[in-house]
Amino acid sequence: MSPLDLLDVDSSLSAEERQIRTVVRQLVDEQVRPYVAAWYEEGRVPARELAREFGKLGLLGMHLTGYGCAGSSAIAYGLACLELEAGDSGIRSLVSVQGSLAMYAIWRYGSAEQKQRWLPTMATGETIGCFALTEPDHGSDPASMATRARRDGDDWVLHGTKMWITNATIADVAVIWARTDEGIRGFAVPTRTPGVTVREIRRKMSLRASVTGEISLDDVRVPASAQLPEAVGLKAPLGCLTEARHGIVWGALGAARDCLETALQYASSRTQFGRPLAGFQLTQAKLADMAVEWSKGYLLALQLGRLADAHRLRPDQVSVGKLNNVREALAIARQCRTILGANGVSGEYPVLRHANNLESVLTYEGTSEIHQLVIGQRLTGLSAFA
Ligand code: TGC
Ligand code: FAD
Repeated sequence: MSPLDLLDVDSSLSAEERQIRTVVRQLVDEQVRPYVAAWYEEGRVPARELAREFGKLGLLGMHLTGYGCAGSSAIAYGLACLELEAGDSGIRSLVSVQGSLAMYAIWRYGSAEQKQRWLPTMATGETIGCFALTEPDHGSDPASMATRARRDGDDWVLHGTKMWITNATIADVAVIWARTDEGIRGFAVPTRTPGVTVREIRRKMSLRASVTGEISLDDVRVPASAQLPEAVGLKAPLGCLTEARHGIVWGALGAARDCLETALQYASSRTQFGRPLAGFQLTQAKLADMAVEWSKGYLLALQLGRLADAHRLRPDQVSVGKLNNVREALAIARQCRTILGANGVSGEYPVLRHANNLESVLTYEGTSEIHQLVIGQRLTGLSAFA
């Protein structure tokens, strides 16, 4: 039992869930942990190679069924996200965007032909997807998006710009959300289509072990068969976000756990004033408060996972988890950094890397403020978005 699991939440996991967790933890220990500090420093990550390794283990679209997907439980998927993000939030992002956003959009809203064309190779990691909702001028408010898709004979012509798109520069297929005369629709667009230009966003101070880009669509012509037939209105992309946000509820706990384990170990071995840091009451107060918050977050994730597995999970419940677990993970990462003193700002330790990453996690998939407003609306019946 992990010393951080104060409430023995692990004992309520099934043997299969624990097994999946062990396998993903091992993968992260072998293929991510030894290299991720360098990837972060260089702002580059071998995402395509990693995707193939993750594909071999069935981690891409693992909670989906058919088309080579594992069909695992929501809790098993959450545990996988937790272990991946214990390595780095950017690594969990790679898997979230591929499985919960790009693959889910095609799996949930696509035609039989689109599913057959894209999903099997996306599950193996041979084909990479991205999910393009955000625009330079429209982030929290995607209903105002400016990207347009107009009919021209049997084709659609897409025009606009998408910004801050994870996996953009390595993607083979982009799920593009655009406004049409009938409302918002989704399109599975091969990125080699003429008129698609992708530019990497450099100089990020967060999520540096993740590929982020801008996608320009200059009158991109795609056949009618590229439109996702079941994606009607804004609720289609928001439905994908509910999937991905659930993964983040768990993932953030992984980043926080890695910080806590590092701080615990450091505080036990580092001596000042003739005793280990861990022996000071002030250090213990920090560790105790953080472990309590972490345990509460784990319980919250497990409850959301149970609701998801019972097909009863509401979007506002996911907002509770995303708001709390990311906010607390960031607070834990910052507090752990203080325990490491000067070493806390060194890339030799993972703590500030996690804290910096969590700044992005706090913002993407709905900012904290957006999730507060979702919960506020649930409580009061009043929308305070505009
Ligand atoms: P609103 O009128 O509330 O809703 C429109 C329709 O959508 C339904 N709906 C949802 N459905 C499923 N899941 C959700 N989470 C849903 N939220 C709302 C709603 O019931 C309604 O359905 P219907 O049948 O009545 O049409 O829409 P609104 O325009 O007022 O916006 C609501 C708001 C602000 C909550 C929404 O726009 C929002 O969530 N904004 C945040 C945008 C966001 O999260 N963007 C994320 C981009 S992707 C990303 O960040 C990937 S990072 C990936 C990584 O690297 O891990
Ligand atoms: P804005 O919407 O401009 O918000 C700025 C501030 O104003 C925030 O604090 C916000 O909470 C606040 N605010 C906005 N509206 C309100 C309101 N009504 N009331 C109170 N406060 C408000 N997007 C994708 O589509 N696909 C991706 O793969 C993707 N990957 C990303 C990867 C990274 C590393 C990052 C950083 C972002 C990514 N995003 C992606 C974009 C992300 O989803 C947006 O950044 C996010 O939705 C917020 O939009 P914004 O940055 O435009 O901020």
